[in-house]
Amino acid sequence: MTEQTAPKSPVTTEQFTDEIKEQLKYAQGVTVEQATDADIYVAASLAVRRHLVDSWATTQKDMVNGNTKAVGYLSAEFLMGKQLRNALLNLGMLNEFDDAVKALGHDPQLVVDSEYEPGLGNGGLGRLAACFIDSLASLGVPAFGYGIQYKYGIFKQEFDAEGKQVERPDYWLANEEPWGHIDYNRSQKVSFGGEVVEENGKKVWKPAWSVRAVPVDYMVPGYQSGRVNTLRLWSAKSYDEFDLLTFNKSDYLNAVKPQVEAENISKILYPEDSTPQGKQLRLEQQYFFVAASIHDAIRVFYPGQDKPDLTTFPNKITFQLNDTHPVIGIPELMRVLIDEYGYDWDTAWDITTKTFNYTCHTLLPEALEVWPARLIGELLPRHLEIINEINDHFLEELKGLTRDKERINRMRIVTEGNDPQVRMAYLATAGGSHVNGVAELHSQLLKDVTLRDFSDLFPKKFTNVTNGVTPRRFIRLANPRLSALITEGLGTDKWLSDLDLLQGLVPLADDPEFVKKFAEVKHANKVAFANFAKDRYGFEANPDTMFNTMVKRLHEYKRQSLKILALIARYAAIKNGTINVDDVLPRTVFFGAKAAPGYYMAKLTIQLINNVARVVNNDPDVKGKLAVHFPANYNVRLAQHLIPATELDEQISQAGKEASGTGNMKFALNGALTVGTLDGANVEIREKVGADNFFLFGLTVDEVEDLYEKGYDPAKYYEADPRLKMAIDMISAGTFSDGDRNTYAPLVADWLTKDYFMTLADFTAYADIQYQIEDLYRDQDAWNRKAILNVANTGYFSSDRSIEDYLERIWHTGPLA
Ligand code: GPV
Repeated sequence: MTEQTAPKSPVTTEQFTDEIKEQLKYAQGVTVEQATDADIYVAASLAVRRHLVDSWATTQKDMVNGNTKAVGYLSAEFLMGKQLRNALLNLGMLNEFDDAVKALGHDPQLVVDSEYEPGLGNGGLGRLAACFIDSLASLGVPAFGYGIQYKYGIFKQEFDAEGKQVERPDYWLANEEPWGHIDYNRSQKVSFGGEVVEENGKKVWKPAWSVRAVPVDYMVPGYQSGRVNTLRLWSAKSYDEFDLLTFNKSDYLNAVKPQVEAENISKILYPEDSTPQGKQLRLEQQYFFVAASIHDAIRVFYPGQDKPDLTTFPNKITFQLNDTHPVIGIPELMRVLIDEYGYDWDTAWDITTKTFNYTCHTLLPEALEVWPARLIGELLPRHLEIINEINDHFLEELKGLTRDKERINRMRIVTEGNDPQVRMAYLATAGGSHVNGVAELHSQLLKDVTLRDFSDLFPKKFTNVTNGVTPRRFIRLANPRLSALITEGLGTDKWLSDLDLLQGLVPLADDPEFVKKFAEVKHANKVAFANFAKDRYGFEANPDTMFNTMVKRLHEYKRQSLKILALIARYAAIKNGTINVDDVLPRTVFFGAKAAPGYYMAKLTIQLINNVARVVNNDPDVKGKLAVHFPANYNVRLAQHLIPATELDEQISQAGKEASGTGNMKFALNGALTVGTLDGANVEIREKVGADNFFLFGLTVDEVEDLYEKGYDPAKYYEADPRLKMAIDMISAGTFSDGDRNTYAPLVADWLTKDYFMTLADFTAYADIQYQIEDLYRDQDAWNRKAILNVANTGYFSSDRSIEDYLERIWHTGPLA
């Protein structure tokens, strides 16, 4: 008997069918006969939304009236993925939806496919935010996600005839979007520019221009919690304030210019991942959403109060700063408290530091945001004054803690010199209660290296919260076959809200019957992916080969180049007979990756991968043995299809560079084995699944450091391993560029002379471990046993557990009663 704890549908199929019909008629004005899949999608979504509104209203009411502190997750990115099926799952309506849609003569899959994925994030950081608000709601913790409703999300990636990445605008709001609710009546005014003057001994900011921040609310339904939180994404609208002076001179176009420019603020998501651009518009975006959110929180928690007692603010809400992007919120709250509500500096600082906490998501120094003080001063003159004052107070405080003048100088929030810079990570560390990294190793390195001076003087501020992923989207929705098998194996579906229960599968790894069923699930997922790929991308993938996947943003530190070099070496070995064709384990390699549009080396790597795929897939010598596919536009939807079909996943960044990774968690939970370095959360995944069930290779953090110190010479490695030499020589010779020797010359030159991320140093270990991988794969029972142990032992990586850690270590709050 299987225990079903999943929520029971609030409606029967018949009722839901009627509700869809009603929406078709009254909201869309089409008849059932006229309705397209897209119409059904909108109608069903609107109908589903109606089942959430009561819980949404009570959650908000309980949040404001109750004594539970809320969480405000401030994030420039929320990479939500499609909404409809997630809402259906959490309401227990998946079956009723399928049946109702069929009753209306439509294919549920096509209806679901009509939803356009909101891509309001770049990669891991944005997806983490989406997983976190799902878990907050599922745990019943009152929370707001606060961000920006970009009109254009992450660009749509295409490849041209030469295999180069082409970016197309992602106009995701081109069709009706039923989930976001625009609330014009709760808008906030956000101002910029101008000057600061003294009036009656008080600083008064006289801004030059303002925009109207209009909230677009998305319901965030919890799984089984009966709670529905809010994701409030701000959209910039202009105030209808004409420049009359200009207008009178009948210069209409110039008169509307400020309005047009105001709306630019929320127009586009910056497509750089981990590489801040330092553009004025970006700072405008950051201030825009953070200022609106802070005012919104005051409005929500002190309704109708002119003179609220904001010393209680930190008991009402705790703001988590998702990386440095929202850190301008610290001087903004100071400004609000001092200038708008009349608090003194010390009181304001006490409130502010109690309210904010900061999560760092990187170790790369170039990824930490630094803003020129000049730019902040032009855009936010009062904030610059406050930042300078924070800096002064902070330096004073440091003098009480250490006599080390150099250290104090290193810790300046605002640097000295004639072009001073504001270090946002330092401002966040000084201006909040806690700083956390996103995996054990990362948090350790944050303390020991990146923020060393701070952790020495403020050791109690620092903590770790290892990332996690939501099992609802990434197991239940993405992998229904495995979900059914897990539920069967455990005799309950409670694991969806208590992922540690997966441990109960450990003994089943030794049950031949269960192993067989697991193998069938994986194979069925591979067949399903092959069909999806054929249909969507037009390529054939053979499900009887090993499915090996590397999906993530294209970045040099993540080392897609290591994968592609090993792949070329393998290709060459088969072709020139170094390996006997019959000994080759057939493998299909999938890549998915977007590169920042201005990131030259990353884009060249994309071009190389595409052209290796072209050459390999068209070479009869390796047919059936090796195939490479690079479906364009990797996104949440593609992840949901590809991850469950993957058997071997690649997490091969240079040790010490990937803060955590979250794809690694999704793959392990879906029964893929990982080949990876001792980096980010790989370390913890390997601890949990056991060293025998993880393919570890490569230099460690310490070895990397030693090698930098000793002087790293990549050419040495090129000479030492003939496989590596062969691969690089083939690229140089034009094998993947129709004979042109120049195409990839910049990549080759970098590898041979710089290779900052030590791809060449790790090549031999990486190429060697492939034999181990393939030997194991030949013993399918042994492989699947290890894959099951990956599923069984990675329940820790649920984002529910991450949120519980935040609650305990940082936020000090909990679920609503
Ligand atoms: I900083 N990350 C990201 O996606 N974008 C960024 O701008 C920055 C970090 C990622 C890290 O690279 C991953 O290691 C990590 O798993 C993820 O953030 C979530 O913490």
